[in-house]
Amino acid sequence: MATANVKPNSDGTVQWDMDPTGLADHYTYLDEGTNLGGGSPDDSNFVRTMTNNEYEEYGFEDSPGDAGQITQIDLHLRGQVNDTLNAAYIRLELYHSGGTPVTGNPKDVSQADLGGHGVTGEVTKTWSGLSLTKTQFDSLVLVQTFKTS
Ligand SMILES: [Ca+2]
Repeated sequence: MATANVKPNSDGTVQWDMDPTGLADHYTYLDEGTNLGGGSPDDSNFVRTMTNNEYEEYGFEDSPGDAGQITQIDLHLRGQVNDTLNAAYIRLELYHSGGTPVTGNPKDVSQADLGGHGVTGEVTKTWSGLSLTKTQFDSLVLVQTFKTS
């Protein structure tokens, strides 16, 4: 089974803050990728929020030209959750263009998933049993939402 790594390359609606403050698109703070995804993460720039239900939408690079039926998506997230209530998490959802959810939503990333309170870590969340064409895959949008509890 062939695999390919794609990284964020566009913004949809973006509500989190950029750190450091920047005029660039939000995805440019994330597109170094993750160690799990074979990238070179750079923690000197990132996006953050403390506001319940604020979300970010990202589009991704296209899959390779010879991509056939896509049956599984492993989403690698690098991040940190340090809400003082220890109950905060990040909700991940994938949508087709037009807003139809991908089977398997949502995937929640807890502090424990990332290694504990205030720890920067990486985790993989998997959508399996899919049957997506290249065209469908290439138009997917990720929504990541901060949840305080
Ligand atoms: Ca970064």
